[in-house]
Amino acid sequence: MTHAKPASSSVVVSGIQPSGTLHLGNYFGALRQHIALHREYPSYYFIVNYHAMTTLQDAEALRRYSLDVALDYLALGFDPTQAHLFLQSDVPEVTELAWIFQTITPVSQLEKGVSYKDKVAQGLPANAGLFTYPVLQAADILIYGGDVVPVGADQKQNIEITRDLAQRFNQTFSPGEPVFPVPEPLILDDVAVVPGLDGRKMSKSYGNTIGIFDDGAELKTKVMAIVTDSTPLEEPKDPDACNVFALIRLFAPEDERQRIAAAYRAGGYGYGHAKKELLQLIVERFAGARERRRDLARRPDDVMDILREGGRAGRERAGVLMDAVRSATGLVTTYRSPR
Ligand code: AQP
Repeated sequence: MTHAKPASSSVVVSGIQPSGTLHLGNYFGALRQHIALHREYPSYYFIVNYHAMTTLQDAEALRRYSLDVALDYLALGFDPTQAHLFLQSDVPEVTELAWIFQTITPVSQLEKGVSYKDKVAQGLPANAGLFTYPVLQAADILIYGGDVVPVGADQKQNIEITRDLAQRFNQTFSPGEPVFPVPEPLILDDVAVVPGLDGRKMSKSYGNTIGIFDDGAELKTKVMAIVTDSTPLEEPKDPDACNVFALIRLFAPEDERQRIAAAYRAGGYGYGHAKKELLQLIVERFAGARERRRDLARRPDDVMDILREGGRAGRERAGVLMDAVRSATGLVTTYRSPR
């Protein structure tokens, strides 16, 4: 990891958008860390359905993907007795905090947003929600007093905005008595950005993903569609320049990885061979989780109960922070009983 192990009292927070089916980029960039860390630290993991609305405006799909993300977490080993998993919309106070943060966010900072610019360049509508996405993300992290945020490398800039907002809020409204900690990103060194089928960042909105739980013919078709160059089978190839190998290295243990890299360099090993090995690695990695997911999918009420309980814990924590925020900013409300 890029940072020393967080102190055991650190509050760990992170979110994932239910804007589509979760994919290998989400898994290696974020989910894998979330599962590995959730037993060790007080943690809040949320399914950011408000964020997803910036690119997905289909009620049925948003509902379905939201439950799917919960299923994915639980199937991959998230234990809801050890950490909180919930829906962002169960803590609507995040939108209130996002509004407050917007009043101290320079437009010029958002205009530099790489993710916003990328999405607009790809043809997604440039709505105000997409533009202010990092502000809502900051609210999500800071409302639980997050100290550490395990994310993929593509999120560095957004976490920097979160850090700026925490500092600016503290300086503006509560000098000497900070309301918010300034969180640190936790980014795995060995992952960087997971490439999609076309070599761009694997992303739900680019339609270039391999789903964590894709299987059968669909999985095979996708793996076979990964873009490679046209070097003939018999010639040596550079594994480090190949999209297939970029995925193999995430799945394969060190000795396997070296064997396959050596086969690339030696020649006589084609991209078709590499794709078959990758397919096998994906199937094996998620076999157990796939089984658990099938079982959980038959019990949606149990999953909703887990989310409800997580949401209750999230709201409770957020309420304490919001009281401090309202008090520091002078936002008077007449309907809340004082704590
Ligand atoms: N390709 C990737 N490589 C490494 N990490 C990735 N993550 C996403 N794609 C990759 C990490 O997954 C976490 C949750 O991401 P998200 O769904 O909330 O937002 P995103 O990064 O915008 O993911 P997508 O797939 O690109 O979604 P859309 O297209 O809807 O915006 C984050 O920690 C992210 O780093």
